[in-house]
Amino acid sequence: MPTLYYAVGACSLAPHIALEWIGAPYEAVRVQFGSDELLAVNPAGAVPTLQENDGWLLTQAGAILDYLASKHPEARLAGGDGVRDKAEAHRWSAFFTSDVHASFWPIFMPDRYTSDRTESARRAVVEAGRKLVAKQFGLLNRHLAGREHILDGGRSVIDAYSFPMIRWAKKLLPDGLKEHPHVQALHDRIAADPAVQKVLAREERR
Ligand SMILES: N[C@@H](CCC(=O)N[C@@H](CS)C(=O)NCC(=O)O)C(=O)O
Repeated sequence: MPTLYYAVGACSLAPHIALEWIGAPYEAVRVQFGSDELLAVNPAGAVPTLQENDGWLLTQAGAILDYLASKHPEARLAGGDGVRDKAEAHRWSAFFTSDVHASFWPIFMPDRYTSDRTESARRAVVEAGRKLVAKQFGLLNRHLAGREHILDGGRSVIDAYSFPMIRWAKKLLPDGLKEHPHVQALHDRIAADPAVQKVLAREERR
């Protein structure tokens, strides 16, 4: 049975949801960023980290989601088998890793983005991050018009990937998702899923 190392509210929520959708046994282990327990399996001290029974370790959310979808074709979470389906899945996975996730870093960790330790410099970095996040969610919103899922092949690991980031945007953008109604609708569909509620309850348990 695979073990997922996750942190509360982090991007590891995505593979956590995917594992629950798949329905095969797995273990979910809550860790703190940079803790010894996490560093022992992932030298980056980051989540998500997935470990298989034989000790094989996989990091990077996009790779973990792709692996889980391929390992469990019966769960039909890959978004389709065609060459273009796969390319679209890759495209959107890269979008979330490189464009969306990365745009949150200046908001979460502004000190990493400026050597100026003044409050005004910190605020300027956070504001720049917010603009980037809003831009990415504008793109996602446009894509979602008339769609129930991000991939045209139906519910997929990419929907799971979007969910933690949509939750962050809801909290961190000044107007939440008001300007991104299609993203809000996707959020609401995913949040209403009992499997997702089960995962959220587990992650939020003290
Ligand atoms: N590129 C990595 C990023 C992983 C990552 O940075 N995860 C965050 C949580 S969302 C984390 O563990 N941060 C801790 C840190 O950077 O110290 C991925 O996509 O998995």
